[in-house]
Amino acid sequence: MAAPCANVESVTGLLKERLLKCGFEVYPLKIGWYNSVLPSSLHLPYPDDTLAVVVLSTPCMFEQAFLPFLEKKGCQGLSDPIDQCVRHHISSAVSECFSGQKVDVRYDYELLPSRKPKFLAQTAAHVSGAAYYYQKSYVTDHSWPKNKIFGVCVHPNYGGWFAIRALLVFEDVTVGSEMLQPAPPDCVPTREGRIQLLEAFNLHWQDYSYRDIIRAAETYSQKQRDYFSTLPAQRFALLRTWG
Ligand code: GSH
Repeated sequence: MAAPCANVESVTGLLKERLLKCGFEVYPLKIGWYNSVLPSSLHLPYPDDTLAVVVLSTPCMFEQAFLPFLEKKGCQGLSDPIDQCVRHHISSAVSECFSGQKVDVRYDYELLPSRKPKFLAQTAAHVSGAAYYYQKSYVTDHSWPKNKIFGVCVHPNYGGWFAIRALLVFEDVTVGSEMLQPAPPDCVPTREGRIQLLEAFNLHWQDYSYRDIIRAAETYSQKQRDYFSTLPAQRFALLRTWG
């Protein structure tokens, strides 16, 4: 009898070997888990038992992947350096580990011609068990007048100090019922905590307080905070001050 989830472990094992040291994490999911929580207009066009993997960046991605990437490429004429760095690491891992296999790589910053995102990153993180996606409908008997309240994911180790970067769909890999869906850890279980989280994220996300809704094992370095607090157009000037 085949080992349980042999397909899954062989895929995630290769990705982890390549990506963990660069500050990324990978979480497998079935397309059916994702599609089952979304209206059909947002479904990914693959059978339910197709394997996908969501890729997150953790706090050390900045020092372990991004700064070395910049050093190698030089900043001159480089646009969207974060996106390019993420793409470089993920696409080289995919082409080296899965050459000849059909892998649909969707990045968080990519849009379809309809202007919809190529995948719903927070939904993918939630259904894979990586990070709980808190939405306003989970807070009972509370309403936020006027404002549209966006939901936000909280990672059990990093709180809000992480980002969801890509979804990889392994078009030829199917997984059976032996792959069980993990529930994401509910790190903000109380109503008051969820209100605080959603208000901090929607009303003053720039002060980063929503990211500390739980005590994180690791957070962004001061350098990384300064980088992301600076408008993208001014980031090269900031980098020059770092020498
Ligand atoms: N497109 C620009 C680039 O590639 O340099 C900007 C990228 C960017 O700042 N992305 C945000 C990010 O990485 C949105 S995902 N933020 C990290 C965070 O919010 O934790």
